[in-house]
Amino acid sequence: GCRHVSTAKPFYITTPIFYPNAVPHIGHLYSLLIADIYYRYYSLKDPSRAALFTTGTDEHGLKIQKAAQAKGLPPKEFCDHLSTHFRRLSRTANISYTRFIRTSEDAHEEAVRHIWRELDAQGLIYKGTYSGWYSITDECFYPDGAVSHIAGQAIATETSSPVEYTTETNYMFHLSAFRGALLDHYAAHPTAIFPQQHLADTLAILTEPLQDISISRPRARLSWGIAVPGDPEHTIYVWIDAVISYLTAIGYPWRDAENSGLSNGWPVDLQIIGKDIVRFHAIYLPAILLALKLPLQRRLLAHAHWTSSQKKMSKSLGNTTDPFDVMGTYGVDPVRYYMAIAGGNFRDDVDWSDAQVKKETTELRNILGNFLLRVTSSKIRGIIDGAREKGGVLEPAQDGRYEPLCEALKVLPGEVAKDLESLEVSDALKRIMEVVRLANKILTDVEPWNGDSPALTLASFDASVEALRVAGICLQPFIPDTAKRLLDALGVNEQERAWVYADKTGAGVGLVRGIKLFEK
Ligand code: ME8
Repeated sequence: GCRHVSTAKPFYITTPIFYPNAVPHIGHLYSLLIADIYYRYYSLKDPSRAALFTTGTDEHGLKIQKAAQAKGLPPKEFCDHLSTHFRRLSRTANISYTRFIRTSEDAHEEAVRHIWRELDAQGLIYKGTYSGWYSITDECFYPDGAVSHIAGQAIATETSSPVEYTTETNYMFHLSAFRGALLDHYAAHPTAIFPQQHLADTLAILTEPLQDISISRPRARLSWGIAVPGDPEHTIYVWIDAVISYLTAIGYPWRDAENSGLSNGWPVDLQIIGKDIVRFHAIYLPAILLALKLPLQRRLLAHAHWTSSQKKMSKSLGNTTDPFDVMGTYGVDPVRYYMAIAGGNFRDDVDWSDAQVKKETTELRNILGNFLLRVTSSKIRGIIDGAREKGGVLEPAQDGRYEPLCEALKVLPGEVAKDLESLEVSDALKRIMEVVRLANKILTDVEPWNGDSPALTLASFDASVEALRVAGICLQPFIPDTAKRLLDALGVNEQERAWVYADKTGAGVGLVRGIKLFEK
């Protein structure tokens, strides 16, 4: 049939754009993975609605300038090289972004200047003397109150990054003018920031008077960046440059200005970020959007951090786990599975643990992989082929033992959808695995391989295959390759893998084959 393509606004998902000051680590894979899970989920949920998924690299600023200097490379060349590692990470991990943006692209730079001029024309930018503690690692100024002095070293209390006191003439953005509008916005949209704690923190900041922010650095200090329009002695602050990338990644300044970019995808429907950068996304970007009269992002998901010995994994600290290594060792989907299960709660930091990865991935293999093999064993096959010939049919639901599974399967797709839409990724995945576990348990209880009742063996086979089919559809966002192999093995038609089919009991399975689901 003819596929209906709706004219609805594309569903737009973003990850942060990453600093290519070093190769990516597990934390970057995590943000990409969460975004990918949602991109795949929404694409399955509503195949007629386009979905956009952008990521990229944040290439300007002092941090990159210094890192390039240390390698003796021009910053652009340095970024060209490191940016490819972030693309390669996405490729390896099966991350299906639709656009990878680099802030060194001409079109992005032009759009940043365009927005600067617009803010300036509105009188929101002024020149002032700014004093504060700058952290190159965090690329931001800290006020006195946010700095600690330990053993003669000044550090940012929150991040422990070294800071340096500077007094400069900078361009300032009149952020304080937006405090009331931002408070109103969050009062009207109490689910705009998740988990709740980050909304509470944001409201706490907005309850106090807001300081205007410095949005440029003297060129003598920062040369690697976009020059302030009309004043080449100043370079635009990297964070202003960076948050604008969410607009430029989908083609801002778009031509259909009258509908505020709607047909291009704006606003972001789901913005995935780490909890360390909430302020830039919950206050700075929304203030700029308010000034531009653009709708604000619909939902911000700020996830917790992966730690190593309870310390945030970071390129600057060098305490990182290499995502390519772990995917090489355990396989891509097992790592995706582990990260979604262990990190899909978003509230608490998670310490990376190889022992935990082993435990969870073994569990996945046992519950899912071995189940398929048990259900398709030659012994069972022989019995059911015989039963089919004799026409002995028993509906799974007619055997009391299968009732709970049939019930669980009926509600599973809806409940997984509900979990995902309320941003509870870990719960969603656990729920699917719970049902597969139940199917395993019943199979063990019924022992269909005994062949006492061929009709019951057949019913058992049908119920198990149905459990695998429904689980397979629901698992696609999380472990796409494995789910594909599973659905292929069940003979499920490619056209019948969208979310709605999980709700259609017994929808098209074909010739079922027993295969090994996991390579490793
Ligand atoms: O902050 N655990 O880039 P970035 C979980 N360029 N997630 C982590 C993580 C960890 N240990 N470490 C990093 C920047 N991340 C800016 C962003 S956006 C307009 C500009 C993830 O390379 C997390 O999502 O330091 C964090 O926000 C993101 O990587 C950015 O890392």
